Amino acid sequence: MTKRLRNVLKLSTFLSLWIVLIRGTLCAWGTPVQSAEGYLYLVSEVCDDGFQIIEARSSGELACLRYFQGNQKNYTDATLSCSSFGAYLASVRTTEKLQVVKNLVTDSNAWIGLDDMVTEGLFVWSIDGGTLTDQQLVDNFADMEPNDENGFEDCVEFTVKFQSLNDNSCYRLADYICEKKTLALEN
Ligand SMILES: *[C@@H]1O[C@H](CO)[C@@H](O)[C@H](O)[C@H]1NC(C)=O
Ligand SMILES: [Ca+2]
Ligand SMILES: [Ca+2]
Repeated sequence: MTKRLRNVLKLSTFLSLWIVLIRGTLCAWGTPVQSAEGYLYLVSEVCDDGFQIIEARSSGELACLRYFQGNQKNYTDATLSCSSFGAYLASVRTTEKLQVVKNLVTDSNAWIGLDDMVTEGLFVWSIDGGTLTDQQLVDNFADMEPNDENGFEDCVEFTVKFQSLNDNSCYRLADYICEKKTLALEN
């Protein structure tokens, strides 16, 4: 892609995001989610493939999420399903994002994109290879989790029961949440 084309694409992405944001403000924003850090909005029908765009008002963070329910997969197959949409299993690094996930997930548990399959105890975010920080762990995991129960839990799920994150066996079948990087966040 030429630099000029890239710039045009960047500009059109930027403009369409503003149209989306302005339209969203004027029309239905969906339910604003209040969290300790401010408001976060979930707007339907903005990302393609049935993904929904979310915007964290406090940070301006944008993401496209989709909850896949009813066709349960193990962690590896869930990852493959996301990649067939050009997506990754979702990251949940902030309490705001956790709030969005709480609103999305209605049924038992769902994989997100975080695992310590390569090195036990070193949790890596699927979407960008970043590692789990102590703060992210404290904010988003259930009490006493991740616990690597029986030395066999390397993949992270959101559980409805605890309303937070837990490590579980990668072989288990579960619903899952995919996340696309928004164009605005890509280089
Ligand atoms: C996931 O399931 C597939 C079959 O659909 C299997 O080949 C693979 O080994 C499984 N992986 C894990 C981690 O459970
Ligand atoms: Ca583990
Ligand atoms: Ca666990």
